[in-house]
Amino acid sequence: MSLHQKKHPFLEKLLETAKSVTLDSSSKVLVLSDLHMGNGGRRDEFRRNAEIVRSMLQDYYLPGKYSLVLNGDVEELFKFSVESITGCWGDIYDLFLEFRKNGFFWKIYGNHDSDLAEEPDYRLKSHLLESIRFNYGNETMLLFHGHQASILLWETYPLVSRAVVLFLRYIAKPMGIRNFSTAYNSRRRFAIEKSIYEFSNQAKIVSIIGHTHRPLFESLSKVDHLNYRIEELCRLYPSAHSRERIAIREQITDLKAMLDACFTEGKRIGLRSGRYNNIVIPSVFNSGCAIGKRGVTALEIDGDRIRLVYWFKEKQGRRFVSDRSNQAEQLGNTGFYRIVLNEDHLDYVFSRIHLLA
Ligand SMILES: [Mn+2]
Repeated sequence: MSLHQKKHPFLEKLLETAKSVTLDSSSKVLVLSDLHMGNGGRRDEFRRNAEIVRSMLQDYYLPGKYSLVLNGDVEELFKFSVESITGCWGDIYDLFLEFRKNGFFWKIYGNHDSDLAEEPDYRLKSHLLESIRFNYGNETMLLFHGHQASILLWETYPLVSRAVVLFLRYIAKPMGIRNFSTAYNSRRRFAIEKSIYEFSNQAKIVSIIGHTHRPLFESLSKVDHLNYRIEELCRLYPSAHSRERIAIREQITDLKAMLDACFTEGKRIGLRSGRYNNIVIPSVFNSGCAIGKRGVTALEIDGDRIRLVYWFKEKQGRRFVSDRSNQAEQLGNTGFYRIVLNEDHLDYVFSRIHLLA
Protein backbone atom coordinates (compact mmCIF):
# COMPACT_ATOMS: atom_id res chain seq x y z
CA MET A 1 0.00 0.00 0.00
CA SER A 2 2.57 2.53 1.07
CA LEU A 3 4.51 1.71 -2.08
CA HIS A 4 1.65 3.01 -4.17
CA GLN A 5 0.93 6.05 -2.10
CA LYS A 6 3.58 8.22 -3.66
CA LYS A 7 2.87 7.19 -7.22
CA HIS A 8 0.64 10.13 -8.07
CA PRO A 9 1.59 12.77 -5.52
CA PHE A 10 -0.09 15.68 -7.33
CA LEU A 11 -3.34 13.78 -7.68
CA GLU A 12 -3.27 12.52 -4.08
CA LYS A 13 -2.90 16.11 -2.97
CA LEU A 14 -5.87 17.21 -5.09
CA LEU A 15 -8.00 14.61 -3.36
CA GLU A 16 -6.80 15.63 0.10
CA THR A 17 -7.28 19.36 -0.39
CA ALA A 18 -10.49 19.25 -2.44
CA LYS A 19 -13.48 21.30 -1.40
CA SER A 20 -16.10 18.87 -0.15
CA VAL A 21 -19.62 19.11 -1.60
CA THR A 22 -22.34 16.63 -0.63
CA LEU A 23 -24.79 15.57 -3.31
CA ASP A 24 -28.20 14.10 -2.55
CA SER A 25 -30.65 12.12 -4.65
CA SER A 26 -32.10 15.29 -6.17
CA SER A 27 -28.82 17.09 -6.95
CA LYS A 28 -28.32 18.25 -10.52
CA VAL A 29 -24.93 19.47 -11.67
CA LEU A 30 -23.68 20.62 -15.05
CA VAL A 31 -19.94 20.20 -15.61
CA LEU A 32 -18.48 22.25 -18.43
CA SER A 33 -14.81 22.74 -19.23
CA ASP A 34 -12.35 24.29 -21.64
CA LEU A 35 -14.26 27.31 -22.87
CA HIS A 36 -11.03 29.19 -23.69
CA MET A 37 -12.82 32.54 -23.67
CA GLY A 38 -10.97 35.35 -25.42
CA ASN A 39 -11.55 38.96 -26.41
CA GLY A 40 -14.33 38.30 -28.92
CA GLY A 41 -12.03 38.76 -31.89
CA ARG A 42 -10.99 36.42 -34.67
CA ARG A 43 -8.56 34.46 -32.49
CA ASP A 44 -11.16 33.86 -29.80
CA GLU A 45 -12.09 30.17 -30.05
CA PHE A 46 -15.02 30.57 -27.68
CA ARG A 47 -16.74 32.99 -30.04
CA ARG A 48 -18.21 30.47 -32.46
CA ASN A 49 -20.07 28.56 -29.71
CA ALA A 50 -20.83 31.53 -27.47
CA GLU A 51 -24.49 31.59 -28.53
CA ILE A 52 -24.93 27.89 -27.80
CA VAL A 53 -23.34 28.25 -24.37
CA ARG A 54 -25.40 31.33 -23.51
CA SER A 55 -28.60 29.64 -24.63
CA MET A 56 -28.04 26.29 -22.94
CA LEU A 57 -27.17 27.94 -19.63
CA GLN A 58 -29.95 30.51 -19.70
CA ASP A 59 -32.80 28.49 -21.17
CA TYR A 60 -32.02 24.91 -20.15
CA TYR A 61 -29.76 24.46 -17.13
CA LEU A 62 -30.80 27.52 -15.10
CA PRO A 63 -34.54 26.79 -15.30
CA GLY A 64 -33.70 23.07 -14.94
CA LYS A 65 -32.33 23.80 -11.44
CA TYR A 66 -28.79 22.65 -12.21
CA SER A 67 -25.80 23.79 -10.21
CA LEU A 68 -22.69 24.60 -12.24
CA VAL A 69 -19.05 23.59 -12.11
CA LEU A 70 -16.65 25.04 -14.69
CA ASN A 71 -13.78 22.61 -14.82
CA GLY A 72 -10.84 24.69 -15.95
CA ASP A 73 -9.47 26.62 -18.93
CA VAL A 74 -12.46 28.90 -18.80
CA GLU A 75 -10.34 31.87 -19.91
CA GLU A 76 -7.57 31.73 -22.50
CA LEU A 77 -4.86 33.68 -20.71
CA PHE A 78 -2.13 32.34 -22.99
CA LYS A 79 -3.46 34.68 -25.68
CA PHE A 80 -5.51 37.37 -23.98
CA SER A 81 -5.49 39.61 -20.93
CA VAL A 82 -8.11 39.00 -18.27
CA GLU A 83 -9.46 42.53 -18.76
CA SER A 84 -10.11 41.97 -22.44
CA ILE A 85 -11.91 38.68 -21.72
CA THR A 86 -14.13 39.89 -18.88
CA GLY A 87 -14.80 43.09 -20.82
CA CYS A 88 -16.09 41.11 -23.77
CA TRP A 89 -18.10 38.36 -22.09
CA GLY A 90 -19.66 40.17 -19.11
CA ASP A 91 -23.11 38.68 -19.67
CA ILE A 92 -21.68 35.15 -19.65
CA TYR A 93 -20.06 35.86 -16.27
CA ASP A 94 -23.43 37.15 -15.01
CA LEU A 95 -24.99 33.86 -16.13
CA PHE A 96 -22.34 31.76 -14.36
CA LEU A 97 -23.03 33.57 -11.09
CA GLU A 98 -26.78 33.06 -11.39
CA PHE A 99 -26.28 29.34 -10.83
CA ARG A 100 -25.67 30.03 -7.13
CA LYS A 101 -29.43 30.24 -6.66
CA ASN A 102 -29.82 26.62 -7.86
CA GLY A 103 -27.35 25.29 -5.29
CA PHE A 104 -23.77 26.19 -6.09
CA PHE A 105 -21.40 27.62 -8.65
CA TRP A 106 -17.68 26.79 -8.58
CA LYS A 107 -14.89 27.47 -10.99
CA ILE A 108 -11.96 25.09 -11.01
CA TYR A 109 -8.88 26.50 -12.67
CA GLY A 110 -6.83 24.81 -15.38
CA ASN A 111 -3.43 25.53 -16.87
CA HIS A 112 -4.72 28.33 -19.11
CA ASP A 113 -6.44 30.28 -16.33
CA SER A 114 -4.53 29.41 -13.14
CA ASP A 115 -3.09 32.94 -12.92
CA LEU A 116 -6.49 34.32 -11.96
CA ALA A 117 -5.91 33.34 -8.34
CA GLU A 118 -3.48 36.30 -8.27
CA GLU A 119 -5.86 38.84 -9.85
CA PRO A 120 -7.40 40.93 -7.07
CA ASP A 121 -10.36 42.16 -9.14
CA TYR A 122 -11.26 38.94 -10.91
CA ARG A 123 -15.04 38.53 -10.88
CA LEU A 124 -15.10 34.82 -10.02
CA LYS A 125 -12.28 35.01 -7.48
CA SER A 126 -14.35 33.89 -4.49
CA HIS A 127 -15.53 30.85 -6.48
CA LEU A 128 -12.09 29.69 -7.58
CA LEU A 129 -10.82 26.24 -6.56
CA GLU A 130 -8.31 23.66 -7.69
CA SER A 131 -10.45 20.60 -7.02
CA ILE A 132 -13.87 19.57 -5.71
CA ARG A 133 -14.87 16.35 -4.06
CA PHE A 134 -18.49 15.32 -4.58
CA ASN A 135 -19.65 13.03 -1.79
CA TYR A 136 -22.25 10.74 -3.27
CA GLY A 137 -23.38 8.45 -0.45
CA ASN A 138 -20.12 6.75 0.54
CA GLU A 139 -18.61 7.30 -2.90
CA THR A 140 -16.38 10.07 -4.22
CA MET A 141 -16.26 11.95 -7.47
CA LEU A 142 -13.17 14.14 -7.74
CA LEU A 143 -13.37 17.09 -10.12
CA PHE A 144 -10.18 18.72 -11.34
CA HIS A 145 -8.92 20.05 -14.64
CA GLY A 146 -6.38 17.29 -15.34
CA HIS A 147 -3.17 19.16 -16.24
CA GLN A 148 -1.81 18.15 -12.82
CA ALA A 149 -1.17 14.69 -14.28
CA SER A 150 1.06 16.10 -16.98
CA ILE A 151 4.70 15.13 -17.06
CA LEU A 152 5.56 18.60 -18.27
CA LEU A 153 6.78 20.67 -15.37
CA TRP A 154 5.51 23.92 -16.77
CA GLU A 155 1.98 22.60 -16.58
CA THR A 156 2.21 21.57 -12.95
CA TYR A 157 4.43 24.18 -11.31
CA PRO A 158 2.81 27.64 -11.06
CA LEU A 159 6.06 29.57 -11.32
CA VAL A 160 7.16 27.82 -14.49
CA SER A 161 3.66 28.09 -15.86
CA ARG A 162 3.70 31.84 -15.30
CA ALA A 163 6.93 32.19 -17.25
CA VAL A 164 5.45 30.17 -20.09
CA VAL A 165 2.34 32.37 -20.16
CA LEU A 166 4.49 35.46 -20.50
CA PHE A 167 6.56 33.78 -23.19
CA LEU A 168 3.44 32.84 -25.14
CA ARG A 169 1.73 36.19 -24.82
CA TYR A 170 4.67 38.46 -25.53
CA ILE A 171 7.10 36.41 -27.59
CA ALA A 172 5.48 33.40 -29.22
CA LYS A 173 2.29 35.19 -30.28
CA PRO A 174 3.94 38.21 -31.94
CA MET A 175 6.38 35.84 -33.66
CA GLY A 176 3.52 33.73 -34.94
CA ILE A 177 4.46 30.57 -33.06
CA ARG A 178 1.24 28.67 -32.63
CA ASN A 179 0.01 25.66 -30.72
CA PHE A 180 3.09 25.56 -28.57
CA SER A 181 1.04 24.79 -25.53
CA THR A 182 -1.72 22.45 -26.57
CA ALA A 183 -2.43 19.20 -24.80
CA TYR A 184 -3.85 17.73 -27.97
CA ASN A 185 -0.87 15.61 -28.89
CA SER A 186 -2.35 12.15 -28.70
CA ARG A 187 0.59 10.48 -26.99
CA ARG A 188 0.65 13.09 -24.25
CA ARG A 189 -3.10 12.99 -23.91
CA PHE A 190 -2.95 9.25 -23.48
CA ALA A 191 -0.28 9.55 -20.78
CA ILE A 192 -2.39 12.05 -18.84
CA GLU A 193 -5.53 9.95 -19.10
CA LYS A 194 -3.66 6.83 -18.11
CA SER A 195 -2.15 8.23 -14.94
CA ILE A 196 -5.51 9.68 -13.86
CA TYR A 197 -7.07 6.30 -14.63
CA GLU A 198 -4.53 4.45 -12.47
CA PHE A 199 -4.90 6.94 -9.64
CA SER A 200 -8.72 6.74 -9.72
CA ASN A 201 -8.74 2.96 -9.72
CA GLN A 202 -6.33 2.82 -6.84
CA ALA A 203 -8.38 5.31 -4.80
CA LYS A 204 -11.64 3.68 -5.98
CA ILE A 205 -13.10 6.99 -7.01
CA VAL A 206 -14.43 8.59 -10.15
CA SER A 207 -12.36 11.42 -11.61
CA ILE A 208 -14.07 14.08 -13.70
CA ILE A 209 -11.61 16.02 -15.80
CA GLY A 210 -11.26 18.28 -18.86
CA HIS A 211 -7.96 19.52 -20.34
CA THR A 212 -7.45 17.03 -23.18
CA HIS A 213 -10.65 18.17 -24.94
CA ARG A 214 -11.49 14.56 -25.55
CA PRO A 215 -14.82 13.44 -24.06
CA LEU A 216 -14.56 10.25 -22.01
CA PHE A 217 -17.44 8.33 -20.50
CA GLU A 218 -16.67 5.45 -18.15
CA SER A 219 -13.03 5.71 -19.28
CA LEU A 220 -13.98 5.16 -22.91
CA SER A 221 -13.45 7.50 -25.85
CA LYS A 222 -15.97 7.52 -28.67
CA VAL A 223 -13.97 5.05 -30.76
CA ASP A 224 -13.53 2.69 -27.82
CA HIS A 225 -17.17 3.00 -26.91
CA LEU A 226 -18.30 2.06 -30.43
CA ASN A 227 -15.96 -0.93 -30.48
CA TYR A 228 -17.22 -2.00 -27.11
CA ARG A 229 -20.86 -1.82 -28.19
CA ILE A 230 -20.12 -3.83 -31.33
CA GLU A 231 -18.46 -6.49 -29.18
CA GLU A 232 -21.48 -6.63 -26.86
CA LEU A 233 -23.85 -7.08 -29.79
CA CYS A 234 -21.73 -9.79 -31.40
CA ARG A 235 -21.90 -11.71 -28.14
CA LEU A 236 -25.68 -11.41 -28.06
CA TYR A 237 -26.11 -12.49 -31.68
CA PRO A 238 -25.64 -16.32 -31.53
CA SER A 239 -28.26 -16.81 -28.82
CA ALA A 240 -30.74 -14.29 -30.28
CA HIS A 241 -33.93 -15.28 -32.08
CA SER A 242 -34.21 -14.63 -35.78
CA ARG A 243 -36.13 -11.36 -35.44
CA GLU A 244 -33.71 -10.04 -32.83
CA ARG A 245 -30.87 -11.05 -35.09
CA ILE A 246 -32.11 -8.69 -37.79
CA ALA A 247 -32.18 -5.80 -35.31
CA ILE A 248 -28.71 -6.65 -34.00
CA ARG A 249 -27.37 -6.83 -37.54
CA GLU A 250 -28.78 -3.37 -38.31
CA GLN A 251 -27.37 -1.92 -35.12
CA ILE A 252 -23.94 -3.33 -35.88
CA THR A 253 -24.09 -1.86 -39.39
CA ASP A 254 -24.90 1.59 -37.91
CA LEU A 255 -22.15 1.32 -35.32
CA LYS A 256 -19.61 0.30 -37.94
CA ALA A 257 -20.59 3.28 -40.09
CA MET A 258 -20.09 5.60 -37.12
CA LEU A 259 -16.74 4.03 -36.39
CA ASP A 260 -15.66 4.52 -40.01
CA ALA A 261 -16.81 8.13 -39.81
CA CYS A 262 -14.60 8.64 -36.76
CA PHE A 263 -11.60 7.64 -38.81
CA THR A 264 -12.45 9.65 -41.91
CA GLU A 265 -13.62 12.83 -40.16
CA GLY A 266 -11.93 12.75 -36.83
CA LYS A 267 -8.27 13.17 -37.67
CA ARG A 268 -7.78 15.98 -35.22
CA ILE A 269 -9.46 14.38 -32.23
CA GLY A 270 -6.81 11.67 -32.09
CA LEU A 271 -7.97 8.13 -32.59
CA ARG A 272 -5.58 6.47 -30.29
CA SER A 273 -7.40 4.00 -28.12
CA GLY A 274 -8.19 5.12 -24.62
CA ARG A 275 -8.16 1.57 -23.33
CA TYR A 276 -5.43 1.35 -20.79
CA ASN A 277 -5.66 -2.30 -19.79
CA ASN A 278 -7.69 -5.38 -20.69
CA ILE A 279 -10.63 -4.65 -18.51
CA VAL A 280 -12.38 -1.31 -18.60
CA ILE A 281 -12.92 0.31 -15.23
CA PRO A 282 -15.35 3.22 -15.55
CA SER A 283 -13.38 5.60 -13.34
CA VAL A 284 -12.58 8.51 -15.67
CA PHE A 285 -15.03 10.95 -17.21
CA ASN A 286 -14.07 13.94 -19.33
CA SER A 287 -16.51 16.69 -20.25
CA GLY A 288 -14.68 17.36 -23.53
CA CYS A 289 -14.76 21.06 -24.43
CA ALA A 290 -16.94 24.02 -25.35
CA ILE A 291 -14.96 25.01 -28.43
CA GLY A 292 -15.68 22.06 -30.69
CA LYS A 293 -16.11 22.93 -34.37
CA ARG A 294 -19.60 21.49 -34.31
CA GLY A 295 -20.71 22.14 -30.76
CA VAL A 296 -20.25 21.73 -27.05
CA THR A 297 -19.92 18.57 -24.96
CA ALA A 298 -20.73 18.49 -21.25
CA LEU A 299 -21.38 16.14 -18.36
CA GLU A 300 -24.63 16.16 -16.40
CA ILE A 301 -25.08 14.64 -12.97
CA ASP A 302 -28.79 14.22 -12.40
CA GLY A 303 -29.64 12.50 -9.11
CA ASP A 304 -28.42 8.92 -9.47
CA ARG A 305 -27.44 9.25 -13.13
CA ILE A 306 -24.52 10.63 -15.10
CA ARG A 307 -24.74 11.67 -18.75
CA LEU A 308 -22.45 12.84 -21.52
CA VAL A 309 -24.36 15.30 -23.69
CA TYR A 310 -23.67 17.18 -26.88
CA TRP A 311 -25.12 20.57 -27.85
CA PHE A 312 -24.96 21.61 -31.47
CA LYS A 313 -26.36 23.94 -34.08
CA GLU A 314 -28.82 22.39 -36.47
CA LYS A 315 -26.69 22.63 -39.59
CA GLN A 316 -23.34 21.84 -38.08
CA GLY A 317 -24.36 18.72 -36.21
CA ARG A 318 -26.96 17.32 -38.53
CA ARG A 319 -24.98 14.25 -39.43
CA PHE A 320 -24.53 13.33 -35.86
CA VAL A 321 -26.23 10.14 -34.67
CA SER A 322 -26.25 8.61 -31.23
CA ASP A 323 -25.61 4.89 -31.03
CA ARG A 324 -28.06 4.59 -28.14
CA SER A 325 -30.79 5.65 -30.58
CA ASN A 326 -31.39 8.78 -28.53
CA GLN A 327 -33.08 11.62 -30.33
CA ALA A 328 -31.72 15.14 -30.45
CA GLU A 329 -34.13 17.63 -28.94
CA GLN A 330 -34.33 21.26 -29.92
CA LEU A 331 -34.23 23.87 -27.19
CA GLY A 332 -37.35 25.95 -27.91
CA ASN A 333 -36.91 27.62 -31.29
CA THR A 334 -33.26 28.40 -30.75
CA GLY A 335 -31.95 26.12 -33.49
CA PHE A 336 -29.74 24.52 -30.81
CA TYR A 337 -30.07 20.84 -30.04
CA ARG A 338 -29.12 18.60 -27.14
CA ILE A 339 -28.46 14.91 -27.52
CA VAL A 340 -27.51 12.36 -24.86
CA LEU A 341 -24.41 10.52 -26.11
CA ASN A 342 -24.19 8.20 -23.15
CA GLU A 343 -25.88 7.72 -19.81
CA ASP A 344 -25.53 5.41 -16.83
CA HIS A 345 -26.47 4.90 -13.22
CA LEU A 346 -23.83 6.10 -10.79
CA ASP A 347 -24.50 3.04 -8.62
CA TYR A 348 -23.54 0.84 -11.55
CA VAL A 349 -20.39 2.89 -12.19
CA PHE A 350 -19.25 2.56 -8.57
CA SER A 351 -20.19 -1.12 -8.39
CA ARG A 352 -17.91 -1.79 -11.34
CA ILE A 353 -15.10 0.22 -9.78
CA HIS A 354 -15.33 -1.76 -6.54
CA LEU A 355 -15.62 -5.10 -8.32
CA LEU A 356 -12.89 -4.55 -10.90
CA ALA A 357 -10.36 -2.04 -9.62
MN1 LIG B 1 -6.04 22.63 -20.04
